[in-house]
Amino acid sequence: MPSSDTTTLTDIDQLAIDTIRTLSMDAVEAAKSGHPGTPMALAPVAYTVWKDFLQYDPHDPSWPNRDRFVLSCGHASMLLYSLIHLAGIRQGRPNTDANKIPAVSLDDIRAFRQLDSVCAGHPEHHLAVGVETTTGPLGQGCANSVGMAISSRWLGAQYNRPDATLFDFDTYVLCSDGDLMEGVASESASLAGHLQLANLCWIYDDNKITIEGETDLAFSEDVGRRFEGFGWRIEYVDDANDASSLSRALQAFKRETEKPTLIVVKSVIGFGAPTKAGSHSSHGAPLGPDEIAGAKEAYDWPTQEAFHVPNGVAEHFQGSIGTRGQHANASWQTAHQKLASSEPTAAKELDCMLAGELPEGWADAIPEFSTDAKGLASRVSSGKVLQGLSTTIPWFLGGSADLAPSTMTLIPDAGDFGPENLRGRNFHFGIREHAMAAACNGMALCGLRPYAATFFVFFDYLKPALRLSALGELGVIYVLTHDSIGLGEDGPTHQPIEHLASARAVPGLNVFRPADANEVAEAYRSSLLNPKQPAVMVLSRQNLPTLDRTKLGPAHGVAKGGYILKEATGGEAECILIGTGSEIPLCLDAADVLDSEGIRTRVVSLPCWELFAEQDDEYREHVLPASIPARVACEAASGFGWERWLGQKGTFIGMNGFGASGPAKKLFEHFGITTQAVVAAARNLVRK
Ligand SMILES: Cc1ncc(C[n+]2csc(CCOP(=O)(O)OP(=O)(O)O)c2C)c(N)n1
Ligand SMILES: [Mg+2]
Repeated sequence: MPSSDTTTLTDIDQLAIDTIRTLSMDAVEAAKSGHPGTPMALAPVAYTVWKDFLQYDPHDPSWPNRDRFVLSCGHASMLLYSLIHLAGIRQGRPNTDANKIPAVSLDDIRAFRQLDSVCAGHPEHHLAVGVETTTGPLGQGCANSVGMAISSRWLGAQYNRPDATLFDFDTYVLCSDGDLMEGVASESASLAGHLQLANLCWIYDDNKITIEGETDLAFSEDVGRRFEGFGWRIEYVDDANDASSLSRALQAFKRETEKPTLIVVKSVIGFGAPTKAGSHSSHGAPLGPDEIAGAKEAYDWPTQEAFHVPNGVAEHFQGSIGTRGQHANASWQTAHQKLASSEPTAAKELDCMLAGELPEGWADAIPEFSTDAKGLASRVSSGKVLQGLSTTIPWFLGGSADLAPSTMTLIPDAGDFGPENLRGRNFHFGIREHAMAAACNGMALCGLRPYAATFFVFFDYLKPALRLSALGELGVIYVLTHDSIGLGEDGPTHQPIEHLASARAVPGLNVFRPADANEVAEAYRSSLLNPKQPAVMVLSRQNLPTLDRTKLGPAHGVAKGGYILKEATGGEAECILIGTGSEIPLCLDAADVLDSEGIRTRVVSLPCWELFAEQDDEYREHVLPASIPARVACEAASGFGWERWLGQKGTFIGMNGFGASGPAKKLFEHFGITTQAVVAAARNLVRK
């Protein structure tokens, strides 16, 4: 923080700000695509935050207690790349080779939006160091920031000691009209206000412009008053170029102890461009040489040469953010050493979390379920597994969108997270599925292993954030229950149909639909081992028998995505039944009938298509030999995609339309998802 109450810009500050502007304009021009207007407008805002407030050590970009800076309006990506470049952020930790390489070089900026450049069209956290989260879909960055602010609080409560502060980082967000029009930002702001996340500051670029024109086309509310209603502190800055006012507003944020802060900043998009300033025409297209020349003249820029970084600018910037960050990092190291000497176990636990590893013996808490014909709903066995794992992995935590009693995600005695209990591990996200998933992304980005729970049918409510879990390589676990018509009486509004196909279509996501309690356990084991891949647990409301593994294939086959659950009797199989989840018992019954009729039948459990697809040809051929085209798949969902495993000749038994309201048993009969149907289909195929 600046020592005086406010910041006044010096000539070199102004030069640095204009460097951010010109780099952004030049990069967009060279790429022949991108968004120059907003970086030009917000350069002074971002510069002041970074230079005078952000606690960030550019030489140690993964320093755990760094303040987070999120560019929620990801289209302004060049703003972030320019900052990362000028701040001299390194690609890796101290004492590594990567530390010698800049996270974003001038050449990277020259290659903005080109294949293989870390400067992608929109900021991607797994590509460029210094990008704290992947943004572009408006609203998501805002929502991620709530998870980051939660993490700072939770980690602080867990690991800070009276003489050692390990976590107290703040999260700053730059957001635009589009961000604040999006529902997910409102959900998230409402949650942040409720949780009193005073460590969260959103800076709203009130430029009154979106793509189609002026915001009065579609957006006329008083945003400040809306946020006041959410329980936020509101600050107003009338001119994005007024560093003193912004500084005062940021000081007010730093002093605030109970409310998140929204700083509403008026800006002129395309600031400095002779005819395009203030117009939507500077939002999403290169300015063209005349506008660039005019803007550079307006900035008193010394040259028309592109990508010019004046001497002294980077050094000046690094002298402030870098020096402050290094000091803060050094005191953090001291605090960490204190913890390590007074409480080695706690320090070891923290280091394990920060390394993205799991504590020794973590899997010992995964229960084994004994054979039981009545069995358990997979949501119930999931609850037992979650409870077990929460005892061995302290940072495995999460919650539900007001459905914990149904999703079975409440951890007894773990406390509810809230302003009064920052160590609580049960999160009540409220009926805000989208904000929940996006907050979990933010939590995962801070090293936690979060889970998010709701009914599977509301998958669509959280899908945009889940997609970013996958793209951003974040190991969030989605616990999605009430997975089919098997939920019964709530009817078609609540019965997932196309959701499995939709989830399976997301690249980088593992979708598990376990058949019994032991498959549930294995699904969690497999997912937790992979901190960079999100997983969806698709779980039943209704009981599923716990299968007799002395007679059937072992459940650890789940790790391979699919496995032979039951081999044909009396010789080589001539028919394969493939199922997932609640339809496995039905396939097993059908196999018994078929075997008794002399049709040698194998049953394959295929709980995770993605993992199965990753296995080598030999294993897949072993489970689903090409020589057996007679295949029946059964799943109480849309058949979309099943041809992948069924081939040309196979038959799918499942759902064709929406479900209906009625008792589950009746529904399965009504929609023809029965043992008899499977038997008939198999018979047909074999006798053809
Ligand atoms: C969820 C989502 N919808 C639509 C878009 C496409 N889009 C990119 S920017 C933008 C709006 C631009 O207005 P604003 O957010 O105010 O940004 P500014 O132009 O002021 O920087 C839109 C609709 C998007 N990126 N994300
Ligand atoms: Mg705007």
